[in-house]
Amino acid sequence: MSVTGSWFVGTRAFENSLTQLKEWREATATSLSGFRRWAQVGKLLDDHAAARLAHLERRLAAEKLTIVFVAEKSRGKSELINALFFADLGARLLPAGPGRTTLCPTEILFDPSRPPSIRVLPIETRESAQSLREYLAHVDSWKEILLDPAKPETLAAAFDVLSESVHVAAAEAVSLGVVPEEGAQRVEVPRWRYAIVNYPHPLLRRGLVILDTPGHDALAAEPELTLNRVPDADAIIFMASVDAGVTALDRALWVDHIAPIGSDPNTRFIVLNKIDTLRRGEASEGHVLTEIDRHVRAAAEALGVDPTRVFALSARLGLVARVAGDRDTLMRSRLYRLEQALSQGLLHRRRLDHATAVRAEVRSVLAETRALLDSRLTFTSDQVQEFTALQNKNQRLIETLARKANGERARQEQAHVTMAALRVIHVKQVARLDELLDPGTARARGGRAREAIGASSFSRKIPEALDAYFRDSRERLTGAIGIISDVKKAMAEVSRKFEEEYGMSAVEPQEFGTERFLVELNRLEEQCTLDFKSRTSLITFRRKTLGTLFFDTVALNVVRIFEIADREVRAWMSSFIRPLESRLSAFQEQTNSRIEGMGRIRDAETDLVARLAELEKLLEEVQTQRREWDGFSERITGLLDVDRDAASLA
Ligand SMILES: Nc1nc2c(ncn2[C@@H]2O[C@H](COP(=O)(O)OP(=O)(O)O)[C@@H](O)[C@H]2O)c(=O)[nH]1
Ligand SMILES: [Mg+2]
Repeated sequence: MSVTGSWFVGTRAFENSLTQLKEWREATATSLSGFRRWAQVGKLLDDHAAARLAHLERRLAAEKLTIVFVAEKSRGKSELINALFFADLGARLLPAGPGRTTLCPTEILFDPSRPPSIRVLPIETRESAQSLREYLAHVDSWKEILLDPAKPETLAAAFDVLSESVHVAAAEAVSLGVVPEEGAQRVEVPRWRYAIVNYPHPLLRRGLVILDTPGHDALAAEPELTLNRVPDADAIIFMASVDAGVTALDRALWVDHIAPIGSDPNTRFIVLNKIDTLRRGEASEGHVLTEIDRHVRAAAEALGVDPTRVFALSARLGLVARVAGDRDTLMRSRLYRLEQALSQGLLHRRRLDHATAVRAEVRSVLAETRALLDSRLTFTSDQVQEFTALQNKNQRLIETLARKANGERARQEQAHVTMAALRVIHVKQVARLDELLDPGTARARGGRAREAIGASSFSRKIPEALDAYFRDSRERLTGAIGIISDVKKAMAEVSRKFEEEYGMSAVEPQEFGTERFLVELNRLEEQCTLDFKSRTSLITFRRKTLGTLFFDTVALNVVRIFEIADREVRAWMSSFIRPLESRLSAFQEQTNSRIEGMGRIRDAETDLVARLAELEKLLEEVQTQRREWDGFSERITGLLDVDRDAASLA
C-alpha cells in the first residue's frame, strides 16, 4: 500500500465508512424499490408487502446516525468533534477554549429543508410544561442565526451564542432547573436551553447527527435527553481528560447517565483526552507511553471498565495534524484509533443491523414472489402443453375431415358424371322414341299404303302392301318397346348405383306397360285381314275406294295407337329422370354442408393456433420475469451479505 493510501485510510476511516454506508444504503434502497416496482407491475406483490418494502426503503434512505458526546465542561468535546469530523474546514466549526465553552446541548446536523443556521431555544422555556420534542415543531420559539457556509472562518463568531449566559435570582435558577450553590443570591445560568446547528457539511449530508452535551447539569435538567436521545443514540462517546483525571463529577456523570445504558463496545466509547499534556519537556517516548498507560488504567479503574476500552488521545493534536496534513502528529494524537473503532464498530454494526432488518423482511417477499412466479410458470407451460396436444389432435381431425371432404367431392363429381351420361343417353333415346312413335310418320305410312292399294293392278299386291304396312308399324312399336325396356334397365341401374354408392334413396320407376300397343296393332291387323284380304272385298270395291276405306278404318286407328304411345312415352320418359335429379341435388347439398362444417372446424383450428401463440408468448414473458427475479434476488442478496463485504475489506 502506498504512503498516501495508508494516510488516507488512517485519516479518513470514519468518513469513508460513512460514505460507504450511505452508498450501501442507497444501493440497497434502490434495489429494493426497483424490485418493488418491477414486482408490482408484474402483479407479484400484494399492497401490504409493497407497503412494507416501501417502508424499508424510506428507512434506508432517510437514515440518521447520531453520535452523542457526553463529558463535563472542558474535557475537549468540541475539540474532538472538530478534529474527528470538521478538520477539512481548515478552521474550528465549534468554538473551543476558555470562555467559549458550549453551555447548552447542541445538535449538529443538516436538514436541507432549512437554511444553514444556528437555532437556539431560550432557557425560559424550561419553565413551561412543553417538552423539548414539542418545541422542535414550534418554530417561533427559537431564535435563528443564519450561517454562511461559504465562509468557514466566520463560523466561530456565530457559535459564540452557544456560550452565552445570564444571571438570574437563585429562586428563578431553581425553576430553570439549575441548582444554585449554598447561599448564592444570583446565579449564572445558560442563556439557551438547546441549540440546533444546521450546516451543509458532507458528513452531515450523509446523515451524521452530532449531539454535544455540556455535562451533568444539562443532562439532569433535560429528561428528554437522558431518557431518549442519549440512550437511543447510535454511539456515545464519553470523555475525560488526563489533565483533570477522572473527577468526582466525571464519575457521577458516568455512573448516572452512561453506565446504565449498557456497554456494547461497538457503540460505547470512552475517551481519555489531552494526552499531549503528558509530553512535557524532554520526556522520552517510552516515558510518555508509560504515563499514558498509567492514566488509562487509572481512568478505567475509576469508571469500572476494562482498560482496553479507553481511547487515550489528543483532540488538539489530532485537529492540528489534520488541518496541516501532518501524518506524524496525527499518529501521536492517536485520534485515528478512535476513528477506526467508530467506523468499524459503529458503521459496520449499523450496516449489519440494517441488513438483518431488511433481510428479515425481504427474504419472505422474495420467496413469495418466486413461488408465485414458479406457479405461473408451471401453469402456463402446462397450458401450452395441453394446447399443443389439442392442436395436434385437431390437426389430425382436420386432415381426416379434409380427406373425407375430398372423397365426397369426388363422389359428387362422379355422380354428376353418371347423371350427365344418363342424360345424354336419355336425350338420344327420347329422340329415337320420337322418331319411332311419330304419329305424323304413322299417318304418312298409312297414306303410302293407301296409295299402294289404290294403284295396284293385281289383287295379290294388296295383301303384300298391307303386310308391309303392318310389318313396318310393328317394327316401329317393337323398336320403341325395346328402347323403353333399355331405358327401364338403365334407370334401374343408375338408381341402384346412386343408392349403393352415394347413399341416395332408391327411385321406384313408374310402371309403364307396352304390350297393349302391340295387342291393339294385332287386333287391327286381324280386322284388316278380314276386311281387306277377302276375295269379296277385293271384287266388290274399286281399288281407290278400297284404299280410302283402308285409310279411314285401319290406318287412322294405327295412327291413334302411335299418338297414344307417343304421348304416354313422352310423359313417362320425363317422369323418371326428375326424381333422380332431385336425389342428386339433395346429395350435393349434404356434401356441401359437410364441407362447410369442416371449414368451421378449420376456423376453430385457427383460433386454437392463435391462443397457443398467445400462451407461448405469455410463457416467454414469465420465463423472462423469472430470470429478472434471479437478477433482483442476486443483487439484493449480494447487498445484504454484509459479512462478506467486511471480510473483503479486512
Ligand atoms: N492540551 C490539550 N488541550 C485540549 C485538548 N482538547 C481540548 N483542549 C482544550 O481544552 C479546553 C476545552 O476544550 P473544549 O473542546 O472547549 O471542551 P468542551 O467544553 O468539552 O467542549 C480548550 O481550551 C481546548 O483548547 C487536547 O487534546 N489537548
Ligand atoms: Mg464545548
